Amino acid sequence: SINFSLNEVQKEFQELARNFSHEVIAPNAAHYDKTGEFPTEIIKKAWELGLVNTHIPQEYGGIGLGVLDSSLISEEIAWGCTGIQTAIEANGLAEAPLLIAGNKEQNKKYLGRMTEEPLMAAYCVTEPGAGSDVAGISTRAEKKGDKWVINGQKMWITNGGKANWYFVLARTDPNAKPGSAFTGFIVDANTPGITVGRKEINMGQRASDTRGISFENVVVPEENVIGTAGKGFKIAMAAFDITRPLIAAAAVGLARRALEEATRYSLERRTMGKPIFEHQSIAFILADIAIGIESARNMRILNVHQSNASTFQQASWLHDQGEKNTFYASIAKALASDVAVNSANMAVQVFGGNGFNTEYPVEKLYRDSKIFQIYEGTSQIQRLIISRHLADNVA
Ligand code: CO8
Ligand code: FAD
Repeated sequence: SINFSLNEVQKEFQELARNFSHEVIAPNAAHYDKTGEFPTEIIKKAWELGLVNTHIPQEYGGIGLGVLDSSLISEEIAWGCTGIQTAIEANGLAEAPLLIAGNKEQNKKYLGRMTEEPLMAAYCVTEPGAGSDVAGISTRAEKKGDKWVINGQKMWITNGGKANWYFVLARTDPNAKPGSAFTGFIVDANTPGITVGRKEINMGQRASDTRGISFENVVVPEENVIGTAGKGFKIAMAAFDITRPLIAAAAVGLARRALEEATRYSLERRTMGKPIFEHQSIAFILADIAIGIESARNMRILNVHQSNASTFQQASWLHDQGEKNTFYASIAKALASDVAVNSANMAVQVFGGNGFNTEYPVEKLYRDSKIFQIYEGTSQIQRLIISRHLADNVA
């Protein structure tokens, strides 16, 4: 039998996150967007409620939620502001390599401290010269005695200027193939040799802190190697199996906000003697947005095990069952990010001239939505992963 309902704990977290998003995030979102200030106070409150670092297991002081549980929170937080959601979720991304391959001492030290204080962490893979092509990164780490020395530059690092520690991917074997050429390290942010660049001014999600970071002869102890030296590429990829469904959930949260704003406005705004909602071309725009949201979130109901269509909830669920979900995570991420961009675009259309103005909420949604098709693997890279899976599975 298949049970489609959320359990009591999931419902509680969903409601907690929804209330927090309505009462605290949404009313302040425009301020952080305009000023580009980091939302420290909001993240601190979210942390106090247990809405940050949700995957950390109980043995390290966390609440140990699964991907599906966390996806419910991501959708709600993103409804309020995806800039703030990205800052929060980037912690989860930085922590994911430790959840996958960290040993007890590392997890106690680095995950444990995230539960003791409202700290930030960051995931440093992308470089000025390589984003989609992770195997093309040029940061290197060389073994010297019982230490490693890291040299290189990272770019577009979310939480870059706020992190207490970084996950850093570096090449450790110049000749090996990707699966054995890279190593993942935990690097304390106060290690000498690290220089954090300026806060980048991005099109949207401006509350989020994105920076370049350079590493010059940064010395890291052997005990900070995550898993086995040489296995970093796979660890970095496996982290996306956890976070891509959550990005998809956040994209759905943004689309839902766009739909709610556009529906309310269309019932109030009148042209040619009636609310614009009563012009069928406007009502059908809203229907199309709803189709996108529901397919990105709820198609799991049709087929949990053998799916042709996928969603963030299914991708999350599979991960929680211990099954490989890479294919579904990419489908969920690609679908939901397109839904977010299209929904925000259409919401601006429904608002007419007001939609183009910062006094109304939808222009921010439109600017914020675009990054979903770029970060955590572009829409093209998701399609590359999906299509390779198809080729690999030809009988
Ligand atoms: N799990 C485990 N192992 C894997 C996985 C996986 N999911 N994927 C690949 N591997 C293994 C392969 O099996 C292979 O192993 P082997 O060598 O033993 O056969 C090895 O890794 C190499 O794999 P590929 O041959 O597939 O490697 P390619 O070089 O062809 O490239 C991709 C693979 C898919 C193109 C990869 O480079 C990729 O995913 N690129 C996109 C990068 C990306 O997504 N970057 C995002 C950076 S983080 C970010 O944007 C953060 C956003 C802000 C935070 C928001 C909150 C979360
Ligand atoms: P490129 O890889 O140069 O791609 C350029 C274009 O070519 C894209 O359209 C791409 O889809 C296409 N393309 C590239 N290769 C192929 C291919 N093989 N087939 C078809 N099309 C292809 N990275 C981190 O490590 N940590 C972070 O916290 C982080 N946060 C980010 C936050 C923001 C706001 C931004 C903008 C980026 C962030 N990134 C982060 C980096 C992000 O993941 C990369 O920008 C993204 O993966 C794309 O890489 P790129 O910018 O180098 O583009």
